[in-house]
Amino acid sequence: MPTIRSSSPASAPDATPPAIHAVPAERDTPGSTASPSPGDSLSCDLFCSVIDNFGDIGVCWRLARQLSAEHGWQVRLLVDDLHTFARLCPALDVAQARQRVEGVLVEHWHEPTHAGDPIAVADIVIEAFACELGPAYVAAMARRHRPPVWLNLEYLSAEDWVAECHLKPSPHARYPLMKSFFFPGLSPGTGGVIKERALDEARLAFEASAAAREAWWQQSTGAHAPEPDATVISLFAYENPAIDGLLEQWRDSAEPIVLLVPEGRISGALARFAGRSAFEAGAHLECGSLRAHSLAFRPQPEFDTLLWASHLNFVRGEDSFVRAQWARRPFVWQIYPQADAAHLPKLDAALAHYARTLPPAARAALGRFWHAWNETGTPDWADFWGHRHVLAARAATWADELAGIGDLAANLAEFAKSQLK
Ligand code: TRH
Repeated sequence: MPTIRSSSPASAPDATPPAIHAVPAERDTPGSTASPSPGDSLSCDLFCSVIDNFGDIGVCWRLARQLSAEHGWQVRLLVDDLHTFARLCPALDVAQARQRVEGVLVEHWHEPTHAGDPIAVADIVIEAFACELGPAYVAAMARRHRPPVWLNLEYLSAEDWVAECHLKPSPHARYPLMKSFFFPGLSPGTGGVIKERALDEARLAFEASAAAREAWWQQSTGAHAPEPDATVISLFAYENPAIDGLLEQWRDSAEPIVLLVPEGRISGALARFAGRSAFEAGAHLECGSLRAHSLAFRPQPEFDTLLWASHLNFVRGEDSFVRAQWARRPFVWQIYPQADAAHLPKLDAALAHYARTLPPAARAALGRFWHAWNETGTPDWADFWGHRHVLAARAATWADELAGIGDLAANLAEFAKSQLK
């Protein structure tokens, strides 16, 4: 069994973890006798250090809102990078050290300005992706009237060892504190993945309404929803050498291809393909059978609609990878690259789950396409998309299988409450 460690793809910044400011008294201050009675809502401090891109805060923001909205927890989300957060949540004021957004108390997690502030510690402390809490906060945890439930929320992996390590406790070297490792996963015995209660209902409503879809296309692209025989593809990716060959195949396709590209790290490839200096939000291109629209980065709650408007979704990292699975459409995953190709076993583990019930030819074609998209070589579009109907059917049954694990917030809440003394 591998040593328990964060599967963080990048080493966390070596800056001293920032300390925590005092917070409103509703939390349990160390030494106080206050402790929530059964009827009280639980308090939760969720810490997030943004390493890069959007996934760290993307996962934490979803989880914070869900624990607050669906479980009634008093959630404080402490983030060290409000600017990245604001891309997902435009309502956030990056100048405010503390603010309430959508029921969540958001605090800028940085060096203390007033040393010695009394530090209030919540009933449940979630350290996202092993972001490492400041020593002052950990000491305050140890002094708390009731030791908090301390969870390390790990990165998502579909590998088999995850279920063996899920919820394993780890005693603190110095204090009478126990940290439990909470592993998201795609199989029973893990923490599952995030899914809001109303997600399927919202998707079904969008799919059932031609008016809603037309309004989305007008608002997002300035164009009408495409013709019925067009294949709509969303492309949310890191830079990827395989894209050039794919764009050419889509240009030469026998059927119309409409590409929806959120402005970001892959946009340069579209600009290069179009012979332009940029492919910024609002830009469009037409070349042979390919039409492409560059979309503005949208608030996180609106990201799902992009996936629902498409027949095939190219996603990346962790959170969009999960959202594509709930969208019940075929998807292609560009995994967050790690040194020494450590990400490839994670890719194969996810493929093993997702492709398990596919007919051999479709399973092989899916594997070839995902590996070409994540390694070297050119993805063969016709080889892959020739299996579109089987892939579409699998996308639906996979989402049902995944839902059977239970959603991450509910699994986490159930465990946390079982640990409260
Ligand atoms: O941005 P990412 O590459 O984040 C990565 C991964 O999470 C990776 O696992 C992690 O180790 C690394 O960060 C540090 O991909 P991800 O996880 O899909 O997160 C993107 C978030 O951005 C997701 O919550 C969806 C959101 N999003 C929007 O809110 N609006 C948009 O317009 C788009 C395109 C994305």
